[in-house]
Amino acid sequence: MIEAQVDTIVGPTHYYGGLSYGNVASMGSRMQQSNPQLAALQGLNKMKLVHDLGVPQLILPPQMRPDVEMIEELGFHSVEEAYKKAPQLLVQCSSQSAMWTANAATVTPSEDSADGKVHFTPANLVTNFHRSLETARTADVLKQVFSSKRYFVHHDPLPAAQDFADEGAANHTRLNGVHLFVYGKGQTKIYPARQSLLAQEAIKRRHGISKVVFAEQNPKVIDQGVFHNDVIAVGHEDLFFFHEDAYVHTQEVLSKLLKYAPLNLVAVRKKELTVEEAVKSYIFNSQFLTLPDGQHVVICPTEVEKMPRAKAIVETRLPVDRVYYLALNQSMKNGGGPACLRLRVPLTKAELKAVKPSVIFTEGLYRKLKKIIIENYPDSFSPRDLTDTSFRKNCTQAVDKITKALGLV
Ligand code: SUG
Repeated sequence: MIEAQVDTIVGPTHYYGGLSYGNVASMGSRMQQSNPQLAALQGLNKMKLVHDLGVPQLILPPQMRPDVEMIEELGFHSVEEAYKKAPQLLVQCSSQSAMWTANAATVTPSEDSADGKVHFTPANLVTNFHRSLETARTADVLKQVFSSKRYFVHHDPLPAAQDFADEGAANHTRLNGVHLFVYGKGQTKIYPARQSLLAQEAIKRRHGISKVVFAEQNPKVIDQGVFHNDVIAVGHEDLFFFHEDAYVHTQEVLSKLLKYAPLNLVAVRKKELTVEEAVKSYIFNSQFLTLPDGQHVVICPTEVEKMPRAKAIVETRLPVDRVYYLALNQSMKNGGGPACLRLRVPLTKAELKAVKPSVIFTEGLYRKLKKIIIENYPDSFSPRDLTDTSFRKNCTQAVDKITKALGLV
């Protein structure tokens, strides 16, 4: 199997709305001016690096924002009225949070599913209103990209109720063929747990996965800003790189995993790196890749490079041949690192051939998308801009152009 990386182009209304309670970067950046053009170029640059390394990179388009249909559903007659009467709702309806593709869906490769097909469950993202707006379009785009019924099965998102709260692959790791699902319970004192066990049990049943371990996230780390498991642990093939405080019963989780398959465990002790430092550096949100020649590399955010204790862990403890540090600060300021920006889809060669060819990264597509972003994206954004009809028109046209360039509708 080859692990395709799926990233979404950041949209032209990328902003710091302070919308995610419990995500300390999002809360801390609230109302700062953003640079959507730079955000989109930083994301595209990561995709180029992945492609240049020889790994298949797929590209999804931004979602159309503001979500005018939702604004009307909420009883406003216009965007201007929403801005005047409920600016926070308008900011939520304009969020480009679909850029964090790790939250798009949970994916099960054909090797691990009962019917031998690749299964997708789009995440319902019910915990945050702005994120719940992504689900329908994400489901639609995934169906267009992975359209072959011979190879791909698309489930509906789980019921849109907190009982089934689901944040997709950010809380799911495939370790040497074993599926680790991490959920939170309502026992946090400050911040909400976003992922429910009920959702993950349903995904296990509907995808027909057999080797599964469920692990409860430590409520104390959720209260320190670990809003998804991918902020405190990451797996790749047989490597499991995690912080010792990540789970309620870490030893039990490890022994359950090891019963299924051998693993290379890299545990980070709190005396080496505190949870606070992990959240600040996003070291566990690094993106691991296996290259066609079998080499292993990791893409870390530059925030790791700037923190000597985090950098030392990356450079001395990880079984990788090379480390790349990438500037992704536009996304990082909202709590999105390299691993948040990508959804992993392990595919066989035949399945990869069945992917919609027009979304696969090529040099030509890269140049085309870069040109659209440079010519059409604003280099600063604040919500007041949404009251300008020509600004909104430019945003709509930019998203349209990208969607068309990717051969999607
Ligand atoms: O859901 N931030 C996202 C970040 C998601 C990161 N993804 C993973 N860890 N996989 C979130 O909290 C902030 C938007 C704002 O404040 O404007 C936001 O939605």
